[in-house]
Amino acid sequence: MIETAEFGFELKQLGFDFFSGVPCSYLKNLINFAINDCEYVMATNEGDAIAIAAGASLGGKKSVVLMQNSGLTNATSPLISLTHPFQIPILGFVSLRGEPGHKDEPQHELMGQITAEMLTVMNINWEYLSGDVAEAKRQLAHANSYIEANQSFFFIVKKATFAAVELKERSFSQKQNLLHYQKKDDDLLPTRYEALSIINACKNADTIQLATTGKTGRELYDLEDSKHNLYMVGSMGCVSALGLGLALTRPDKAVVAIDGDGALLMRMGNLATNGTYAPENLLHILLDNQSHDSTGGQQTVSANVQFTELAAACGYPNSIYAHNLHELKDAIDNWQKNKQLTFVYLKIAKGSKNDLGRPKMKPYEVKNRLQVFLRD
Ligand SMILES: Cc1ncc(C[n+]2csc(CCOP(=O)(O)OP(=O)(O)O)c2C)c(N)n1
Repeated sequence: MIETAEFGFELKQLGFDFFSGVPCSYLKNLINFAINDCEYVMATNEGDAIAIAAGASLGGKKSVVLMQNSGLTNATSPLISLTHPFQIPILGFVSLRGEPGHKDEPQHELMGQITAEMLTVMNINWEYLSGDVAEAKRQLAHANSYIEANQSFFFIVKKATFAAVELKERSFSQKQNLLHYQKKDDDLLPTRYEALSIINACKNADTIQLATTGKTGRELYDLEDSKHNLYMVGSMGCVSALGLGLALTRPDKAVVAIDGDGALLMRMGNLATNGTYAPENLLHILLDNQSHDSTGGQQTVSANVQFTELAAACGYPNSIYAHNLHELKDAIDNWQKNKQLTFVYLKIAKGSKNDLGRPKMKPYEVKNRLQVFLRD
């Protein structure tokens, strides 16, 4: 069995000090160590944990995710379409519930058989973590060489690998919504392109703009391809999680995460995580066209959802309903002057610019450009 603190300090020695995940009893001692002794963001979903860790990695951290193998199924989208194409390295620890030949619950049986295969299929380098601490440290050094080459590496962790660590009592401070502008007028329904023009024109030297999957990123690219931008082409729903990880890691930067209604609804748990960690340098803008515009305009279920109420109820200090471009600009200006985690909602028209192109740079080239900008 591994002495958890010894292994944990080895992780820290190698520079891994940002953690996110969803707990598993097999990993509880390493998770307890991370919560007690490192920066740990409690995600609501393992996929969101990947995106949060990816954001931290963009910001210069070496980040780690911890999850049960059943959570690997939740994490596939960002592992396949975020960390892989952007070459964002993540160190992962995934438990092995349902290990073949060992008695476990029926819901883990199949997952136990396919955990290693799933990692292999996703092009993720992996090893079973040894229960011997000297060997485990050697494995960690090996994993680190992949991380430093911008490739993810996962350890599969069997039962009773880590020795007990007591969880120090901790509670999240109760976050409060302080400012909530609700709908009180007609919506003027500007186009997404017009809304993005306003957002883009508001950026300053410290702004990072993260654009959600689909036409939002394509339109932002069309407007102005700049070192401030990252077009999150895949991992639908993860843009505010990516923004959270980056904002927490780089408090000197102003992070704007531009979301779509389909995407936000897909991973709505992020609202709760964002509201709880509440970095003041994160601005979360939702452009709601009540549709999956990028895939042909099919309706989303957003017409029934009060998004500013949701954000306020999740603890965003500021939650603002903008009825038009003027109010959108005011909300961004106010956030820039007086930073608080802010959610801005704007209802927009369906449809997009004709002949819309796609980013010509590869995702990892966009990331590299952003990281140079973040380092300067
Ligand atoms: C996990 C996943 N499911 C589905 C898709 C296909 N897809 C790409 S963009 C998109 C619509 C996104 O809708 P929304 O966030 O409202 O943005 P809009 O297209 O309206 O700008 C969908 C369904 C995807 N890329 N990833």
